[in-house]
Amino acid sequence: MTTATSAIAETYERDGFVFPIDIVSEAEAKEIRADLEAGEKELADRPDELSMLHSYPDRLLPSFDKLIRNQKLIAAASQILGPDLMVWSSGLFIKEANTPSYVTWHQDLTYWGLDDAEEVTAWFALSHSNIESGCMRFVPGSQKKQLVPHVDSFAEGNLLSRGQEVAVEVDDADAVDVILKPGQASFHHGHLFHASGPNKTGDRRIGAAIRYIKPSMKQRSGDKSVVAHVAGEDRYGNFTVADAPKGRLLESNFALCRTDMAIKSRVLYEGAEQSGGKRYRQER
Ligand SMILES: O=C(O)CCC(=O)C(=O)O
Repeated sequence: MTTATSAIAETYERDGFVFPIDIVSEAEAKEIRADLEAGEKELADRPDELSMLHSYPDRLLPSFDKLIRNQKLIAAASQILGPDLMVWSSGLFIKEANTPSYVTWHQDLTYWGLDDAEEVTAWFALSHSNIESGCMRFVPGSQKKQLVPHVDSFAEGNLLSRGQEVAVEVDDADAVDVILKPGQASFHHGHLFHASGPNKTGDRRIGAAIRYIKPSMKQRSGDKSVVAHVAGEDRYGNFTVADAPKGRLLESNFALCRTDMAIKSRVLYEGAEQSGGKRYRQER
């Protein structure tokens, strides 16, 4: 059963998450995935640009720009954050078929350098996300703990930027499996404890983590990271608002990604004792 829009705010307030929410049909999700995978093929010989495609699908593919502006996603995000919405990032979490990649227990807002918690992630499934394929797991109510200390591992198989993990005990038995079909989404709070296990299936597990924020948020560093303005008004000017891409994989859009990567790599790895993280690393 999917969640009615009217129940979203209440469930989210209590648990720190809500799912499943139907966004597009499975057939439409398949088309978006096909467009992504065509892009991956086109960039197969350009590793830096391929990595940018995985971090910035909405800046490089009109199909993903359309997705982050989808009215069902906007309606659900607006129930949580109100009418004015920007997208701070929409990076992909990809677990290849039969691979050990995982995500440790963490809270999203730990390392993003944002000054507030007016953020919600819509995790949009581009393939089946279930226990076998390594779906996310959420701890209900853990968003009420605020941010707890994290330790970095930079572990090889960890998909997080610093391989970070909460430095407190998490009882696995408290967690809920976030099972989604292609075309459905879950929404989670930036302080929610969440993790995910390996993909033991023969298909890729692909999700786009669309980070909706209120325009009143800002980077504590004063940097104006590059966002998409997808609903309502921006009365603050705290971010650089990018236009929707006018075509697929355009050089002008790669240039915008590079501008944003310079900011995010500085912010996300601030204070880290080690280099070699997974996301927003500068080009080789
Ligand atoms: O895709 C996953 O397994 C983890 C995603 C995640 O940590 C997030 O979207 O915040």
